Amino acid sequence: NNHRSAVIWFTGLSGSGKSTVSVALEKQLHELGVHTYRLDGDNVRHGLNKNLGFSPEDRTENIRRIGEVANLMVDAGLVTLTAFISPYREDRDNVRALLDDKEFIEVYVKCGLEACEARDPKGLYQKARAGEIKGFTGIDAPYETPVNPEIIIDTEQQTLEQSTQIIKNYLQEHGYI
Ligand code: GGZ
Repeated sequence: NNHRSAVIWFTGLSGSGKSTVSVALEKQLHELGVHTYRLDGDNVRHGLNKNLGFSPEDRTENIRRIGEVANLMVDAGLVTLTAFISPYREDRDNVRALLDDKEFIEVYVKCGLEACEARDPKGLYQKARAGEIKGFTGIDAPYETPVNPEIIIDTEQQTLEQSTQIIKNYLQEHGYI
């Protein structure tokens, strides 16, 4: 069970599949004996970051803190999975710089706005279209597509199984598992 620690940083639109893929991947890593920790909105935005909203400044601070926590977890030897929209390239690059390139695996969870909007699992896109939520990513707030992510998964084209396999292949090829 000796493995290199790393941050697997999922980024993508709301509804793209970040949480779903990270949960499935974590389960498979557990089965391989890898020690992991997963950070997502449920355990971060309700706790550590509960004083933050969705303004550009708050999103930047959200991502900065998550990067710092992920850094600590990597120090503790964990393969850390994060699932946040992280819409700004600069914020993601700052985390990359903090962590050192080698340990930062950016996974772009690619899924078109149309498909995310059609999924709309929480009805948030509908609310955003109706003007009930302002500054919703993809509607009236930006999402900056990764330029050079380590991994791209396409949740419109791939099954969950295929997406997690692509990430596991990468981890294997780079000696993480
Ligand atoms: C985007 C929002 C917003 C706005 C609430 N814009 O589908 P979800 O519900 O579960 O995922 C979204 C989540 C995004 O939080 P993050 O911490 O990942 O965002 S960021 O990285 O940009 O800081 C969505 C919900 O919170 N949500 N309002 N205005 N998503």
